[in-house]
Amino acid sequence: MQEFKSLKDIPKQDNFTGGSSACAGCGPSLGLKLALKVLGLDTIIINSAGCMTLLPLYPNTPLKASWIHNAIENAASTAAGARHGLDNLGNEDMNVVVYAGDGATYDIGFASLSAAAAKNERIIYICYNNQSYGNTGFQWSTATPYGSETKTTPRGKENPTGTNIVNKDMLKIMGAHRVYAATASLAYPVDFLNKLSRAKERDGFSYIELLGACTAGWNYDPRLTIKISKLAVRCGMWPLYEIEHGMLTLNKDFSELKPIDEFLKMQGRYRALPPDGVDRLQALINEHWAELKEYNKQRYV
Ligand SMILES: Cc1ncc(C[n+]2csc(CCOP(=O)(O)OP(=O)(O)O)c2C)c(N)n1
Ligand code: SF4
Repeated sequence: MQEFKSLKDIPKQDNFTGGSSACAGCGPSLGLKLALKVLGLDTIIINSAGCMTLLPLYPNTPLKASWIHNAIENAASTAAGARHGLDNLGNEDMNVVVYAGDGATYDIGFASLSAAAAKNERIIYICYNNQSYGNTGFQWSTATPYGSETKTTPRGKENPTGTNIVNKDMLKIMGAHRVYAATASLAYPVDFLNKLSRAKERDGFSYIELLGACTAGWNYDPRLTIKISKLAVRCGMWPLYEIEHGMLTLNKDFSELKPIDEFLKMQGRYRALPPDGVDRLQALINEHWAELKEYNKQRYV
C-alpha cells in the first residue's frame, strides 16, 4: 500500500486540470482533484447527477481519467456492473470509483449503495458531502445538519431553526454493512489520501465520506474552504474516524473540541440561528464526540 507521511509525499501529477464549471473554492472539486492523485489514470469514475456532473461537458473536460455520467438512483449498481465487466476482461487493476453527492448517497441512491455494500462489491464509493442538493439550488437532504438554513428549510418565525431534523448517521449505517467506512477532510489531505490508498488495496467495498465545503450553498468567501474544513474537524462537526469489521478508530483525537461559534459565524447558512438552536447543535456534537471517544478502538457497530 502506498503510504503518505506528509504533504511532500502527495503526487505532483494533476489529473484534474483548470477550466471546470464549478464555483471558485468548490470543496467537492478539490476533493476529486486530490483523489485522482492517488487513484491515478487507471480509474473509472461513476458520477451520479449533481454539481460534479457539469465538470466534463462534451467536448471539454478538465479530467484525465474516464468518467461515466449516471442517474442519481444507481451509481453503486453501475459501478458494481463495471467492476464485474472489467474483472471478466482480466482488467482487475482498474479502480472503479463512485463520486456522488449526499443527496444521491443518503437519499435517492441509497438502495443501490446499500445493495453494493452488502454484497461487498470491490468498488470505492466516495460521497462528497456538501450537506444539501447543491446542483439544484441547495435543498435539504438527510445529510443537512441541524440548524442549517436551506432553500426547502428556510428560517422564519414559524421555524427559526431552519433544518430541525438531525442528519442521518451515515458512517454508522455503512459501518453496519461490515465494509470499510471512513470520514475525510480537505484540510487533512494526507489522512484522506491514505484512506483512499487503503481502499484501493482492499478486496471489497470501501466507503469514504468527504466533507465537501460548498461556497455557494454554505454562503462563505471561497478563500475560506480549507479554513472552514479544518474548523469543522476541530469543533467536532466533522470528526475524522474509520470503521472496519465494526471496529472504530478515531483518526484525529483532541483533548478538547473548539466551540462551534466561529465555524457557524463564517457561514451564511447559520446566520440568525437563535441561541437555543446553537446550544442544541453544540449538544448534538458533544454527544456524538463522546460516543466516538467511548468506542474508540472498540466494537462500534
Ligand atoms: C431521480 C432524480 N431526481 C431529481 C433529479 C434532479 N437533480 C439533478 S442534480 C440534483 C442534486 C443532487 O444532489 P447531490 O447528490 O447532493 O449532489 P450535489 O448537487 O450536491 O453535487 C438533483 C435533485 C434527478 N436528476 N434525478
Ligand atoms: S454549488 Fe457548491 S458543490 Fe456545487 S459547484 Fe458550487 S461550491 Fe461546488
